[in-house]
Amino acid sequence: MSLSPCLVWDLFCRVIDNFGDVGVSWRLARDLAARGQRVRLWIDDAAPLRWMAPWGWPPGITVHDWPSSETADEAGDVVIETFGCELPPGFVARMAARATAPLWLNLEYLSAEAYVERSHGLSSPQFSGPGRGLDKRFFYPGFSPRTGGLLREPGLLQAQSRFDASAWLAALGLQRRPGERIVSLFAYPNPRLADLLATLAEQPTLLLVCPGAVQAELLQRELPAPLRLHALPFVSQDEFDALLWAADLNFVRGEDSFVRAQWAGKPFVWQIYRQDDGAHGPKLDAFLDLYLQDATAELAAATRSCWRRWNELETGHLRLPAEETAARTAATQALHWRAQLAPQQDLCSQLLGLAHKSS
Ligand code: TRH
Repeated sequence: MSLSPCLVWDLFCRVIDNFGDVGVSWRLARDLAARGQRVRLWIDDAAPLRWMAPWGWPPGITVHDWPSSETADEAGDVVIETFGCELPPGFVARMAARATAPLWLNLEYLSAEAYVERSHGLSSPQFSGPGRGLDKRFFYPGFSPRTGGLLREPGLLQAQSRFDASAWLAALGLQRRPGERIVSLFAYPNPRLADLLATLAEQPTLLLVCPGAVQAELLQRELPAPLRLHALPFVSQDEFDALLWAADLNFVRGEDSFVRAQWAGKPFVWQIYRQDDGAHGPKLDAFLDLYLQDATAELAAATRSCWRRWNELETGHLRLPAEETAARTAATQALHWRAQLAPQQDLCSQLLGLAHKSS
């Protein structure tokens, strides 16, 4: 892999809730550092990094407490404000004080909605305040070439092709039983959980459950015999990928695990982050429209109703592609979607391109 000239990147992350803010920021920091960049990650709650990155920071990355950014050295060549987290005014003043203005980007949430292509790359000149004279640009990740793309580390798909699922399961003391399917579950608390269990129990299933309220609830329940449960601890981001690669069907949520499930190329069900104003409904549908654009009418209808039911956007029994032909069609569709995404330039490469153009 050829490395780009080394720039200094200031990456700001404010944790709202859950792990998506840290997850995306950490993944981006690692990807940039692996490509020879120097990254300072400013974060207000680094606690999840203890399990996301149990071996510490790789070379090229330093992690800093958010408030101390007021006393930082000169601002870096590129400053990334994740998810509109509002930079500390003192730091913005340092950005303005640089001889060459830094590239200032606001990394937005991922969506398949039409506004993303329209808004990607728009700039917001600063006419007042400590950043007067600077220009902030909006960077939207997305699923088409007219967006900022998705995080995908070089060699990710090759690494997956070398992955040995049986060995990975054996390290957990597990083995797939004859005829058993493996399902991973990373979910927000969901009133549809009982319905999911009933559906899963229609077939021998090994359910690998991530930590959290859902896991706690499952551990208290008596599960029907064809369903066996394995409760996972929090694991590193690489191990989390391995989990998605080992399973036949992945339940994911939020933003980063949703993207990783797509790179895993396995059928998946997305539980979207719920918004009080209902904005998550159209956001989910926009992704389904894109994901299912080449699918058969039957698969499209089944996937749509399963996802919408899991997200409480419609009522009715949750159905999964259990029968062999349906399961195979869903698996083919997941690979087809990944093959469509893979030729697009990944998010980190796009950022590097922008940074070097402006430096
Ligand atoms: O935790 P999330 O629900 O995060 C959400 C979303 O980002 C949402 O859009 C945002 O608005 C909200 O937070 C504030 O789900 P997400 O995005 O999948 O992030 C989880 C991260 O945790 C991801 O990087 C994968 C990682 N992870 C591990 O590394 N190991 C683990 O064991 C688990 C369970 C997760």
